[in-house]
Amino acid sequence: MNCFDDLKWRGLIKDISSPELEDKLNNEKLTFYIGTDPTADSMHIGHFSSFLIATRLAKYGHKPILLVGGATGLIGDPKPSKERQMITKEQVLKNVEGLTKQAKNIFGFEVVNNYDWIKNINTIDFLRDYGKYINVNYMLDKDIISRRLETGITFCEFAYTILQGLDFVNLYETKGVTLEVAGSDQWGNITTGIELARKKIGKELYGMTMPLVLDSKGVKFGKTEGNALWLDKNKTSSYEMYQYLINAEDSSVIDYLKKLTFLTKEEIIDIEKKHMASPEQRLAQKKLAKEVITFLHGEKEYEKAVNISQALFSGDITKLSVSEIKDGLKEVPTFTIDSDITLIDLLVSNNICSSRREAREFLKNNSISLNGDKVNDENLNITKDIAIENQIIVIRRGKKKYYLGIFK
Ligand code: 485
Repeated sequence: MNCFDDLKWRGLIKDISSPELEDKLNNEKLTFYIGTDPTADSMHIGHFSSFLIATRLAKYGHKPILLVGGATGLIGDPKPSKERQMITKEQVLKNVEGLTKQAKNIFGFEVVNNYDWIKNINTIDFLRDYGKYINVNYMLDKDIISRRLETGITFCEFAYTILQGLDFVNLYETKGVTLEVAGSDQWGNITTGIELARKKIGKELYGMTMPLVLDSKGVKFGKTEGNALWLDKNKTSSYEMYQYLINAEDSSVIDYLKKLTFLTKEEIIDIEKKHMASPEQRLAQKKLAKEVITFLHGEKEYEKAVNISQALFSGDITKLSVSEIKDGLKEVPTFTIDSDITLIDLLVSNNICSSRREAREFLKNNSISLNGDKVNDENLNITKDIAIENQIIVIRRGKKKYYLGIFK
């Protein structure tokens, strides 16, 4: 399959600036860029789904440049709803550092920072060399800007699109970049760059956007009750990432395989067939988790995530370390243990069981396990000596309910 058909088959093309781009992507070697602003010190999985296009195009021989917006991050790309809160320069610097490292480590491509060229443009030059080429009426026509006219937009954010536009022209002049790619919300900014290049230097540049990756309810991929899934494994562990991906809905998972992995069309069709035959095996989800986590964090982290998941699922947690257990049980009810206590008192005082009677019932039915072993003796003394690495105990009630006790 050629490059364009591959992208199209994966559902990765929303808008292209000119029909010529198809031929260029298939028959030429382009240098292209994709940018992100340092609004946080880590990218999240939404960025990943867009940035993957860099690796994808690179596989077809195109050359990627990743841009971190040290300058644009100080201004703020207008959101459709309301003005952004400005972030401090110190925070932006810190975020630039985090993102640059991450972009280099995960993707291994050249990373540039637009602060390096924008910092040298003074106000008069900005207005004469760039502002003069962009008509305000043209800017007001842009979707995001026109949507903000009702609620208001400051000049600061209004001018943002010119900065992104001048990045494109600058990267063309210094690095031969002729294509900018991004998510579909960036169309207005990409076309400003194309407009600027036409007017200022008489050159035709190209743009391409991809649709946002959505789940079957139309929710942005990677959004879980307001929490982003971060690519930094210290912010979102491989296990948490694994849990998110393994729980992808059947109706979305094939789309995710197309958009978030490098599996070929043939491989994906084959997985889809097998998956449809027995969806309960979650073959497609497992494949998705494996591909994504291995790409982001490496094979070891993927194996660790599977290991934690399997251990918690089967209840045999004896092979896990304290940090793996804490990672896997982040969301479960957690209590501290101040001093030695009998099992029955522990169960009742921490609401694992609602009464002593209920606790006895559970113990009798073999429904309580402590650190992976079934327990029956209500008078068992819970001390640091029986804690895992002398630090924590794990109680499981029934098949699924976990509780984590941490010794003081
Ligand atoms: O020259 C550029 C300067 C800044 C940017 C791009 C080129 C960043 C861009 N304005 C932006 O805000 N991007 C978003 C971000 O950084 O969070 C997201 C887009 C998304 C996708 C992703 O970046 O909303 O569609 O492109 C990589």
